Amino acid sequence: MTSPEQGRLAGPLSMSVANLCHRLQPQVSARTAAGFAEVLRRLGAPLQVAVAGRIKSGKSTLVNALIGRRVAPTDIGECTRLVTRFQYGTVDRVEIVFTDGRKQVLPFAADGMIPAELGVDIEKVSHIEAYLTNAVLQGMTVIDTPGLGSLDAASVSRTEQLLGAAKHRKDEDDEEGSDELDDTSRNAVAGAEAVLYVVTQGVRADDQQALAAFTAATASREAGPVNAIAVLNKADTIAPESVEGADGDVWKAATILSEKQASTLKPRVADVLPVIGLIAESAESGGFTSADAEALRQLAELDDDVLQTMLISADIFTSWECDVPAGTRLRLLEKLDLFGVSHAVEAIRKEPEITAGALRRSLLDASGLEAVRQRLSIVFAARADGIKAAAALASVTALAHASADPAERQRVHDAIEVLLAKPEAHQLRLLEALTLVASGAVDMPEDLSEEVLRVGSNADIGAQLGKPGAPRSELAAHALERAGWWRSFASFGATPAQSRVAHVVHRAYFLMWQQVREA
Ligand SMILES: Nc1nc2c(ncn2[C@@H]2O[C@H](COP(=O)(O)OP(=O)(O)OP(=O)(O)O)[C@@H](O)[C@H]2O)c(=O)[nH]1
Ligand SMILES: [Mg+2]
Repeated sequence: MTSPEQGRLAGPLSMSVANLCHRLQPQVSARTAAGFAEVLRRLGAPLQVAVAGRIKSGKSTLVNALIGRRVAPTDIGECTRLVTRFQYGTVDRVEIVFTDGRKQVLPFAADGMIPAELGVDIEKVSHIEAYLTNAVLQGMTVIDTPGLGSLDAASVSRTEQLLGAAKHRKDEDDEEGSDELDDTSRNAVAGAEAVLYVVTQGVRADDQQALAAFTAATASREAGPVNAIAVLNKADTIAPESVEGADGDVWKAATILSEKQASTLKPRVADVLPVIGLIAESAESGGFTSADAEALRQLAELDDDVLQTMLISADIFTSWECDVPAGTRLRLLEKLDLFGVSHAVEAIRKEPEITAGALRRSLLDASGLEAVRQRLSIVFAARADGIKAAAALASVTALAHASADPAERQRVHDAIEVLLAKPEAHQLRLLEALTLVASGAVDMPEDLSEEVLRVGSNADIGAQLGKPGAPRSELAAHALERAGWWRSFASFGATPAQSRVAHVVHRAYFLMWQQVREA
């Protein structure tokens, strides 16, 4: 089959769901067919990653760092109350999309950023689309969202609308047979496919609620370890003396806290990684300049006692009597905060000849961004095919559910069953099983649920078996043993829901066994 979107499909699973949509399209009502067309369009687009979290947790800062360009307004302005989608384009262009479907080009501000104030009635704005030439966006579309937990109900509802149901237009004509998407259908096909959840030190039990609320907003898809990771942002602001075992080291403290939060947020997210978004943004987006490096060099020459005193607080740092102009110091604080300044000064003192470029690199290393990027590419990019295909299949299922025609519902249902029965679709079943367990929809004893998570959320067989690096013979024996165990659990020890999951896990082990045995 040839269709325009197939060249860009993420892999064989997406391909099989796309084929299913194509095959069914002529056999369903105009409205369901319009839904399928939307599913097909999304299947061909890069993975949609929403950056979510509480207000002022540093989401936009992190978005800029990831894109490598300071383009999303941070801190203030009405734009931080809007959803902005950053997607790849051949020319830089920003559009305001209104709730009635109208679009209006928005010129960049003088500093190259999206203007913080739009000059239009914000109540009428659905969201902002930013098309940028940055290569990262070829692999994923990044969606910056207003903070959850915000008291501003309007912005929360805008976020929910966009993530849960991208309303490009209001339903003017809602007649039967119309090929316009109705609300239910829109809900079924829209929504982010993956989540980067930003927390800060103060994560509490209700952050898990926020994550669950976000999950609800992603329409028919649940967030889980397959498609959600978290970062502990603003790691630089953690007071290490408040964290036991940190030995006064900020990064160590951040790592310890991240691990604690991982167990709070488990199993909703795969991982919690510490990061300093502000430093990452400055180092990656050209914000850190050679003038900044020069100013830091001057600070490095100060008497250490003086410098340590200045670094006690932002107020002291900017108001202390010193040769570096106060305005310059303020700029350094805005770009690096105290931790970044202190890190840079240490790097200069260790290597006085260090170039501005090498200093920038050292700051980037200190920000932890690289680990986040790597994790993103492991968790999201490597699984984009499975994530997108599972999301598309969930959309197809939801579209069928919403159909008024029972015969149509049955036809779609049967087609999905046929697809899932194919051996190559096993990965989709596994993702589905994993999501059921991770979301608590299917209750499992703790140890079994951890095993399902391990099998379902790792790509490498050694890691799936919980024996990374073990010799093949050991992996094969273990896979076979677990395959047998899960089969008998499916037959004898389980509730019907558990049994369905157990069959899938059994098969996963069986396939692993075949693979290690043959290789
Ligand atoms: N010290 C420090 N400050 C940071 C860090 N990341 C972001 N900030 C600051 O936190 C403030 C809020 O950052 P934003 O990126 O606007 O946060 P946001 O989550 O997008 O905020 P809303 O969109 O309003 O919810 C800004 O002043 C940032 O400079 C960080 O890693 N360390
Ligand atoms: Mg923001």
